[in-house]
Amino acid sequence: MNGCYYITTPIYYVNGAPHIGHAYTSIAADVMARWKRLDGFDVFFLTGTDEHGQKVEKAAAEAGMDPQAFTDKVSADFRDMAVKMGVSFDDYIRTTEDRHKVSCAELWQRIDASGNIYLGHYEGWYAVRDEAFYDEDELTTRPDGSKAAPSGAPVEWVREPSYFFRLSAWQDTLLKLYEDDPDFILPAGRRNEVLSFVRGGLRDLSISRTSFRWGIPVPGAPDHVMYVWLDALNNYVTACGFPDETASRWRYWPADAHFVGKDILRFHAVYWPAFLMAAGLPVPRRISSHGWWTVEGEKMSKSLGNVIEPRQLVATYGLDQVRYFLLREKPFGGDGTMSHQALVTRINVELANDLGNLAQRSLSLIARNCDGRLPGRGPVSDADADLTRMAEALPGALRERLARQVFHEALEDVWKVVRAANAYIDHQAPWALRRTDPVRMAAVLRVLADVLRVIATVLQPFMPESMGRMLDQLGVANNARQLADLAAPLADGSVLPAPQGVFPRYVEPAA
Ligand code: ME8
Repeated sequence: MNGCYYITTPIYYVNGAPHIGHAYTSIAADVMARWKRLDGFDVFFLTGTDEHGQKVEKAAAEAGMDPQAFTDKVSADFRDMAVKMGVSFDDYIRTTEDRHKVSCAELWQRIDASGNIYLGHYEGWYAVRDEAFYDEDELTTRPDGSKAAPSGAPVEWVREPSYFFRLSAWQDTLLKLYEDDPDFILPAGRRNEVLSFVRGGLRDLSISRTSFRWGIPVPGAPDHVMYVWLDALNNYVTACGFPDETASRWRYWPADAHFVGKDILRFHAVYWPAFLMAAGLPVPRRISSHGWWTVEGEKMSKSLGNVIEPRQLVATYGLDQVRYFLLREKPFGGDGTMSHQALVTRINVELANDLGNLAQRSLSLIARNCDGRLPGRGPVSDADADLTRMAEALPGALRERLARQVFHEALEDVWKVVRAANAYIDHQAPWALRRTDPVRMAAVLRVLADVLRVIATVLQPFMPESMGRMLDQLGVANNARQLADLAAPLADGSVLPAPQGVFPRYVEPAA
């Protein structure tokens, strides 16, 4: 084992149905979790749902349901979405669970005991949709004269007794945290935004509400429920067994990476480490924030009717195809748009043509010309050595790329090898060698099988099902598919199953 690795997704609000944005973060985190497992790490991968707060309470009321029954239903739907997206979570946390209530009460008490909480009065703007407080100067005025949050969410004036967290006292400590580890927040552009926000001065944060009930009660002050973000962020330690620091899961804390959208970076990079430091707990190692998906260039919204349901997308294009597209199409940190045309092009050109045909051509030549047995290695030509070297460099290259969450570059590294292998097969023309030089033909096909094995092995985290099938066809045993297993050559002469296409072309349905 290579040590522990703990990765999380945001816990999603259960106010509405899951959409492709939620699926994206979860799939990206899943790729990372699967990659670390492949690389021999003891991985803990957490996802789940955020079920308290005014926004969820309101959604339950609109649905005419009791909040608990409502959250049970929507949380189950998010869980189903994660399963259907191939998200290999180890635990699925819900903030209405007892373990979480216990954990939040303890976190509150520790922060309180350190002198970081005081009772006061909150008066200011609140956006229920963002579950966030805003200063007057952050707001914009809409054409109808009403005020809106920077996210566009409507705001309301709130005045109520509230407990406050002394966030202002943590400014220097936070700045030191960001300076000591420049990779604490990724990507760098967003790190700079956080830095300037914190340098601009931090106000104390209202961390309890008295105007509604759907939350975790504040210990010793039952009129107050905890601010939903304090409750929500704490899920990451609850799942590790907090407050039981002897729990076996506690070995995973601090988290190695919290994957979040750019919309919630501030909560994770500023409030969360401050809460933890105030409670005397270690802070996470990395907050990795990603950019936004639009659909055919438009913001996804219910009113535009263009919200993409991830399960439907998968039904149309295939799960591995969607997973591949999401990680290939845009840099993790940047924004991107989903379009039918871009999806079809990636599926047909990169998956079906480049990789699918390479495997199909190589494996069917082995099936036809080598009796369906894996040929042994032959004398090595320069071309063989060049291609093999490129393939063998992939695990190391991907390790570096994924350590910085540049998934699209990792996939480009793999496709360089795929393209080189296609050029190799065209140039070597093993089909023509069958009569002229069968020994060389066998050597060429073995090079291709070895290269495909590396490609399929490193791509498993991205496309688990199809790469599993490709490894089946290469005769790679189920228990020999980790990166470390690449060191042992495949057995000469092993009988390979009949080759079958892994990536069908996408064909437009008849109008
Ligand atoms: O914020 N493009 O939950 P949430 C990319 N409960 N990602 C998107 C997206 C889009 N268009 N839309 C949503 C919350 N996301 C809190 C989190 S964590 C302790 C609490 C993804 O249901 C992205 O990851 O509003 C974003 O950060 C998250 O969904 C917001 O989910």
